[in-house]
Amino acid sequence: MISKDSFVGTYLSGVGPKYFRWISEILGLAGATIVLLLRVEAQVVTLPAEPEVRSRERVITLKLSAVTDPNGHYAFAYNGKTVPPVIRVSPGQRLNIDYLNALPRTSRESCATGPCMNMSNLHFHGLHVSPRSPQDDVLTMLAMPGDSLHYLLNIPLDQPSGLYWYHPHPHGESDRQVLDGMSGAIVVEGIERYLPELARIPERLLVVRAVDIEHEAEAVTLKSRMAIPATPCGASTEPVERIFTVNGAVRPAIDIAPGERQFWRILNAAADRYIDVQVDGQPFEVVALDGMPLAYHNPSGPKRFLDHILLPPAGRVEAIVTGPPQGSVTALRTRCVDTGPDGDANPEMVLADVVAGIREPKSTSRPAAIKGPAVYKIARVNHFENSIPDFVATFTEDKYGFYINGRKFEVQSEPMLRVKVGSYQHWRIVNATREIHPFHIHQVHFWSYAENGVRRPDPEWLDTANVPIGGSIDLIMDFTDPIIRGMSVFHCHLLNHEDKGMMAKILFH
Ligand SMILES: [Cu+2]
Repeated sequence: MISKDSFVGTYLSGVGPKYFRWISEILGLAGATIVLLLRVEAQVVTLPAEPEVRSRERVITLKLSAVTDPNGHYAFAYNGKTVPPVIRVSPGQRLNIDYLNALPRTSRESCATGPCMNMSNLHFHGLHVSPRSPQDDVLTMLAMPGDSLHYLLNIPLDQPSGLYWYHPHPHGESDRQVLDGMSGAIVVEGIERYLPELARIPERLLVVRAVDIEHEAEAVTLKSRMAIPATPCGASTEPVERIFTVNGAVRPAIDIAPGERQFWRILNAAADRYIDVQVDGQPFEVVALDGMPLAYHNPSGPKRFLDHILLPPAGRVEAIVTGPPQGSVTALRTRCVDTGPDGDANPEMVLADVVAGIREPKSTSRPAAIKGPAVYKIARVNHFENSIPDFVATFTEDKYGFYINGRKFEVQSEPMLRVKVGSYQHWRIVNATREIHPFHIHQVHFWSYAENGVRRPDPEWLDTANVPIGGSIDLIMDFTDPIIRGMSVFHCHLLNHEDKGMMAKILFH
């Protein structure tokens, strides 16, 4: 049995695990898993909270900068610190962000296709806003070092209440910036309108990031700390090059009393790794996926019970978690994700210990009260399911790059397709490679209802979905919202693949 006093975590400011001093010891065995615990000179670290930006005013204003931290890694700077803020907005509010690119003009960092040029911008993942400047435009809004961008987003009144996020999206350079930690959560308030009990239970925001430990001297120690099994995971033969952090901390402790109910909002902000999250022995009462409450399209089904949930890079789950029984040893972990023979190592590891009795009141938050009734969209899309696809996107790759329908994305590319706004479309995404890829499209959610040609028992509305190796997924795209007019993109959300060409333009007209 492991006492709560043994649990330690370490806050990771930016990245830089080389700055930790560990004294490690193996304490014992729990079930089939070797549990490695490390005593660190630092204090026990409970789950840190990232700073919040919120306002009762009609416009929320913040200044954000792209900087290099003292370790030379890219980071978002906000309010004098390199910890990205959580932006909490209400439907109907406006979000005004002054984004300064304060990165150096020359870089020693390497990006997907050569030395980084250090251009940057912001994408607002999952928000149903315009793809045109000054909103969610990743194509013409680009800041070179020294330049600023001014975003002014109108959060629609019918934006589903849930968890979204922002991150840089400069083609060719997005992987490096997100991998270094440039990502932050956006909460669209009002989810308690879909499930009133959420107003009465504490909320925790868990931003999971993957940290590159490939060149870290302490890589072996860090991998041990994450309790990565010695046996390989899946068909990948690659070495393990990433560990996950939660709100910037390596394996923090999350406090939850036996039987206590908490609302956990989990974001996979990793640039290029999947998580398959589970809390040992406790099912998730899932309330929302990819920011969309389950009740948004199905008022009579606001919850779904799942033992574990696969979250591709950029995926989110919001779920009620119940504290495990007194004395149990429990963790929030990611299971092994088999990424395929050409994929990256994505092994099981512990994300956070789940324990009772470590109080950290600052790491829970309260939602803002939203006036007005919940918005629903009862979309009847089932009759599109047996249609011939309106569009097929096939993912391929070779040693020269990554492609959609044989084409590598170029900044000057013509749109791959033009779509009339106001319609639903049946899309099929085909994966003709030997690794999994997450499909994502900007400004739009889709009904993901079939995998490898077989109807799923649990179709769901998502904005990012995994495409199995040598297989396909079938989606009903919701292009009905007139706000999406303009030039947009869809792409693989392994950002390294996006940077190397697995992206295409789509014109909504
Ligand atoms: Cu990919």
